[in-house]
Amino acid sequence: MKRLSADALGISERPFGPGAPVGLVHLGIGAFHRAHQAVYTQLADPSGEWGICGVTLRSATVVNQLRPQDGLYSVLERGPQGDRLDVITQVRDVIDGSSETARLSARIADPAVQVVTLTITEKGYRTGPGGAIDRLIAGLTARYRGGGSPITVLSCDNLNGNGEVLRDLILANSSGEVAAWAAENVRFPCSMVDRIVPATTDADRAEAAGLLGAEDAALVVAEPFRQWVIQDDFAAARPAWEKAGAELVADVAPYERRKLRVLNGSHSLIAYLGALSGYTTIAQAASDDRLAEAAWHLIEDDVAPTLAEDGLEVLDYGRTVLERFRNPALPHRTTQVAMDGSLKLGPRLLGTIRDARAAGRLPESAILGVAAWMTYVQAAVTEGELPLDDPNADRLRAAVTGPGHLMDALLAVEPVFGPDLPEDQEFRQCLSEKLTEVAR
Ligand code: CS2
Repeated sequence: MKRLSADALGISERPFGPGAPVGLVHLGIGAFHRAHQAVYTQLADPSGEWGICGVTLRSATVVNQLRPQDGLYSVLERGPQGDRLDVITQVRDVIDGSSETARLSARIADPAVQVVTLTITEKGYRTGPGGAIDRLIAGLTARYRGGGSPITVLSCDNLNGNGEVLRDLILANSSGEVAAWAAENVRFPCSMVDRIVPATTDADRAEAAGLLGAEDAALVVAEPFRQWVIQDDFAAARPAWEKAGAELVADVAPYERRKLRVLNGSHSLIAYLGALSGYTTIAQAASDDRLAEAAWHLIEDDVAPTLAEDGLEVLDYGRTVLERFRNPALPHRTTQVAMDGSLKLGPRLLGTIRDARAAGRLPESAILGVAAWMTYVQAAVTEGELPLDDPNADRLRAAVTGPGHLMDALLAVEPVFGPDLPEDQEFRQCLSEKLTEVAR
């Protein structure tokens, strides 16, 4: 069967590659971006004015998948009611960020580029040679030197205040003159992104090939649901994403908090308990009554009270989330959601725990989530059947295999639990009981 390409689709007049018109640069063109912001951009931009230049940072795989396909790929949407396939034509250039650094900086410096979006995951938000932040600073520096036209840098990662975190990192690590320019000319809106996008499998690629009549090495799979709430704070023009259903609001924080604590919090809880119970997929785990009940308690008893002042509806939102997890057509692996737990725990569960403790409550289900993570880490280190995929894996392994008690050793990992939680005796007592419960 032929490979997906502009020729294969009969659209060979569409420019692709270094000379193609581009208005957006995206750092981290993994599956999530391709199934989320790229889809919104295509729907918002029928004339193709906002071509995307997609950048890979850690591995060139996606560049090698997309380049032979002229940037074309498809999204296989899998819902309980059936599947649909759409070809996305919005990607007009791809850059391997680790080898084509000059070309990346030139793209970010190009005045035609008005927005840089990012999906670099939790672990991308730190500086270091070759990382996303350093590449972005290099690009912004080139833009400043080349005339300094205003630009928006839009984080699309699952972090509280993602835009503010990014702004602080960029301003603190740029040279003085670039930081001064950026403080005036670069905007860093916050955004809340949502769509479940499991890793693509060979079975997905075979199904898509049947529907498409061509092989698509860059296929992504997603649930039908998608949501994007963006802080309306742009330095220059942007695609009319609202035409594709995005919500532009003054304050994203309540949406972010609800999504992180309800959806991602219960996702992580179900992933750890599910993986420990032997479930391969989130859909299987979320269909187990005991796990579904634990997730519901987390949402209703622990999370909802912490969100009361935000004024957004929580329980119906939570019901819909658990329904989405049960989508049997989506083989989302428990171990995929379980990865990078040391960075995910904070925004997903510990915020709920801290707020509840400050209000004098004991959030047992959120604490169960922490116990499930600890037990998962222990099982991954000592039994070796579950993967420990985490940037702090060495620290975690040392904590599990060291002489101390498991709970104390893991609670002492300060970047995860801070100085406050290990001091909270009631929290510790409850966590210890939950560890016994999970072990059972
Ligand atoms: C998941 C998220 O992998 C994970 O940790 O919780 O990727 C989740 O699927 C998305 O945030 C949904 O929008």
